[in-house]
Amino acid sequence: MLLVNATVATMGEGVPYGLIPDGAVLLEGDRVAWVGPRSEAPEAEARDMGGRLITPALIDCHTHLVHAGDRAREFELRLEGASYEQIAREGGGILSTVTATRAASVDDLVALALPRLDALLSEGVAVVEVKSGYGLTIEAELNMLRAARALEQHRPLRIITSFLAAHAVPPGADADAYIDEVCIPALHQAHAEGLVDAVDGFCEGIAFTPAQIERVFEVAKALGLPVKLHAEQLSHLGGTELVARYGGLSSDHVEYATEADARAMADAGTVAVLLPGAFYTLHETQMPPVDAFRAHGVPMALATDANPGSSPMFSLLLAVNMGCTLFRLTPEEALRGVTVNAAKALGLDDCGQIAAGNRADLVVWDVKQPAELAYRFGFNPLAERWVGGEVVA
Ligand code: DI6
Ligand code: FE
Repeated sequence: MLLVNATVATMGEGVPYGLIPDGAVLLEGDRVAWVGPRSEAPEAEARDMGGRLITPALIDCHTHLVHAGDRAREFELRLEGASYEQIAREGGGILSTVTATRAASVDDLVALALPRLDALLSEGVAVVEVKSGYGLTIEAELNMLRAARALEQHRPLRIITSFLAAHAVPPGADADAYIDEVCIPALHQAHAEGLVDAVDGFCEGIAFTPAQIERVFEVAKALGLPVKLHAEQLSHLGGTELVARYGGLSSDHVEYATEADARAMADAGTVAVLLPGAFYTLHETQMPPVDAFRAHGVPMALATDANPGSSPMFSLLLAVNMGCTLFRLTPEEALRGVTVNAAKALGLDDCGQIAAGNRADLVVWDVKQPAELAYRFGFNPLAERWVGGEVVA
């Protein structure tokens, strides 16, 4: 099948968006077999795309999609003047979601996650990263990951899991004991069940120190699992330097990252995952060091951080718009952030660009040019979603 009469934003290198104005994409089975100018296309049965824009399917590389409960009351408290950290220290915040999540079965968690997932899919997402981290017991962490994996049985998409037991210290627990007695044993067990694609943590004053996170990273390394980290979100604790030292896939949030952090990330090939939904929700004012990331060639990704507290956002197109408006990314950087660089943040090399050999995960948009995907918000111009070489919506 040859898709013709389309503008193709391959997101390849060389020209902005890897754009091919009168492009064609040849699909064979679940793969892209060829992409290029229509005039050079191989002979094949053609499908007229009506002059629309084709991009790689989008990738949401940082979500907490699996959880129970809601935090609408916390939203009200913050608007009455309480801070995110204050609420967390008083047992609300992440811990209130932990209580609700522990009480839910795997089936409950799947049922609760599906509408959130559908919101992402409706905007052309084909790969979603999902974290644990609201269980904080061995069994509850495993259940979150089982629910995340089960989502693939319900919808045509790929789920990448991150083990995030080092997300918060359970009430009454000692942080070091929690790492030794829950987090590390849970990681071994989750890995043995094939539930873990990467290991994450929350390195912050209200969560874990770099030394505590490093103990988890040592186990990840021994198991051959890649690492990533919530780092430098509310303060500068040195998590980015740590994750770069472990050759990590990504450092996420990074508002308080420094020029030295950017250099370390560039050297390690660690992606900066920017999360404007959390920045917006928490009324943050510290901007991530985008200029330093550019100067040092750190790849930047954008994600929803979809979670019940700091980023109750289930639109990746809105994250693209916010990446531009709040963080001053260019529309091209923002689109690279939800395609090729999001793939990199997940350690994937067969998606995020339209290229021969890659998965045929594509989106057809009712727009003329890629920047249109960034500048509108609250508007979804998706026409077709292709996953594995088939139209699924
Ligand atoms: N940072 C985040 O953005 C999420 N976790 C984290 O460490 C939010 C967690 C929450 O507020 O529920
Ligand atoms: Fe997060």
